[in-house]
Amino acid sequence: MGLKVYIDGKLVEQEQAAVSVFDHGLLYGDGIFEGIRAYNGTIFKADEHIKRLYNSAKAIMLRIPMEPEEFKKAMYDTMAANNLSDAYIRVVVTRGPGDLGLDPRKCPTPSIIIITADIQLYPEEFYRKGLDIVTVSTRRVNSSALSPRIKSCNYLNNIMAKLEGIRAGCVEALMLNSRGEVAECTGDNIFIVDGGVLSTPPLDAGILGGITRDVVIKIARGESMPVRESPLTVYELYVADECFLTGSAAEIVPVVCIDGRQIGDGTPGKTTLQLLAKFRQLTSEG
Ligand code: PXG
Repeated sequence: MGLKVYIDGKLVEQEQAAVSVFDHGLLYGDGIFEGIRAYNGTIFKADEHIKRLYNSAKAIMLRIPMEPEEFKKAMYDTMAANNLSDAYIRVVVTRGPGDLGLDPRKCPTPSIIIITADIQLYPEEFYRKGLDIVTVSTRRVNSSALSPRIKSCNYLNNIMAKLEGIRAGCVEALMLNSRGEVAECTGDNIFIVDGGVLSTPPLDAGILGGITRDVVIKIARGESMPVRESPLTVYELYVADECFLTGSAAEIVPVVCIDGRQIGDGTPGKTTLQLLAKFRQLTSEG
């Protein structure tokens, strides 16, 4: 039996899980999504992901026809239908089918999709050796055009940056904002450790409010480590003692080279590895 996918209130075989070609999620990228992890049968930071999903929906004036608690239950039901306890959960809510024009009023019923899959863990080598990343020329979309706080299905900005990163032989690419400050990577937030201080760009640098980012900030504060959310330049990254990325898929992944500049001694940083250990402790506790 194949994978079962939740779509519009039903669990169906993946071959039957389809949306209309008139769905505005497909026609215009008019929709929102979440990428979530479950560890040992527990959805990690479920309430935080649901909150961000509903906030994204509110920002694009899309009413999700389900209560947040029902949504959470649907995620657990989908995991159970696939016998998964460790999973990657992709939630997508689109504007739904309409006509060929942009008008969202023509789309009365959102499409709700929950896909649960075996997690494709990042190769162990990424954690052992650390990543080599590059700054790309594609700037993070300006907040006044489309807030990066909205996790929208319109990810071409990130994909354009990813393409540049891939051409440079890197698995992640660093994007600056329109002011030239460090924003974030294509699917991960970025941190540095310098002189014992943990720094990461603030939300108003025009970034996604990453849930892993929040967890890492909390862990560090709990360890009495100074944390700064303040604008960063690429120069500050180049000369930092340590650098790492955070995301639901990546968890905490060390960065050892940026634009050809070795970070620290070129191996994963001590604080980075300590934060990763604490993070893994949290995920295993559920
Ligand atoms: N920034 C961006 C632009 C993201 O898309 C993050 C930061 C990290 O946020 P969380 O809440 O996960 O800590 C993301 C989210 C994937 C995948 O399958 C990952 C994301 C988006 C889309 C796909 O690896 N990352």
